[in-house]
Amino acid sequence: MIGRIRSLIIPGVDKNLLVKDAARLMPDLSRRRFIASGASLGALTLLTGCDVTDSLSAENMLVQMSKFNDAVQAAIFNPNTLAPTYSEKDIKRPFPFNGFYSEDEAPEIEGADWKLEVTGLVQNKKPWTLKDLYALPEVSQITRHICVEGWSAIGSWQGTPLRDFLKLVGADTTAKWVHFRCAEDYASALDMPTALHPQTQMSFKFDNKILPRAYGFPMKIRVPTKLGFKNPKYVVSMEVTNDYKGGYWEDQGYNDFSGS
Ligand SMILES: Nc1nc2c(c(=O)[nH]1)N[C@H]1C(S)=C(S)[C@@H](COP(=O)(O)O)O[C@H]1N2
Ligand SMILES: [Mo]
Repeated sequence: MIGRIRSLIIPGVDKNLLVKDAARLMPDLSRRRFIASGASLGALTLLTGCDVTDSLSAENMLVQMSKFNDAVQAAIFNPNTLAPTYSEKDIKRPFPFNGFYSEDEAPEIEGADWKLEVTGLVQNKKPWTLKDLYALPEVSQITRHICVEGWSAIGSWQGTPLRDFLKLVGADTTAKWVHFRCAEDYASALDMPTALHPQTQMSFKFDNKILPRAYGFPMKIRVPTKLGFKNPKYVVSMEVTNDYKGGYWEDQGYNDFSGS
C-alpha cells in the first residue's frame, strides 16, 4: 500500500494538474480515449511515450504535445470525410446560446445596414448585402455542434457552401487561411482545406428561419468538422490570407486546428 502511494508522487510535479493540463491539450478524440482509459499518469505515459519524472520534463511534454497536435490533425484531415448528419427529430430546441458574454449582450445587427466585407487574396472585393447573399443557392444541414465548454447539441442550419462563395469571388484557394472578423471583439480563422470542405457553410438561417440574434444574425460560419469556437457568428468580414491572424480563443491557447 505504502509502495503504491509512493510511486504516484513525483518530485516537483503535481500529478493531478499534469493529467488535467495534458487532457486539455489533446484533440477531442484522443481526449475521449484518455478519459475512457482512466486519465491516469500511466495512460499519459503510454500515450506520449514520455516518462515524466520532474517538472521540467513534464512541462516539455506538454509543449511538445500541443505543437504536435495541430500538425498531426491538419495532416490527417480528410477533406472528403463528412461530419455525421441527423434528422429533424434530433434537433435541440431551444438550441443553446454561447458567447463570451450573456445572451442579452449579444450584438444587435441591423440587417439593412450590414454588409459582408470580402478582402485579401480575392479577385472581387465587392462588399455583399444581405439581399445578395440570400439570393445564393441554399443548402440545409442537420449536424452536431460541439463546444469545448462541455456541451453539444444537434441543430439545423441553412445557407450557401463557403467553397462555392470562395469560387464566386475568385478567391486564391492556394492561400492558407480564411480569416473571419465579427461585429464584437471576436475572430477566428479556418485553414483552407476546412474552408473548402463541402459542409462548411455561410449560414443565414437556423431551423429554416432567419438566423436569430442569439445564433449570429445575420451570418455565421457553420463548420461541422470543427469545435464550436471555430464557428464565428455575427461575421462582418472574410479575408483570404497567407498570414495567420489568430482568433479570440486561439489567442488564449486553444489549439488552432480544433477538429471535432
Ligand atoms: N462572434 C462570436 N462567435 C462565436 C462566439 C462568440 O462569443 N462570438 N462563441 C463561439 C462558441 S465558443 C460557440 S460554442 C458557438 C455558440 O454558438 P450558438 O450560440 O449558436 O450555440 O459560437 C462560437 N462563435
Ligand atoms: Mo464553444
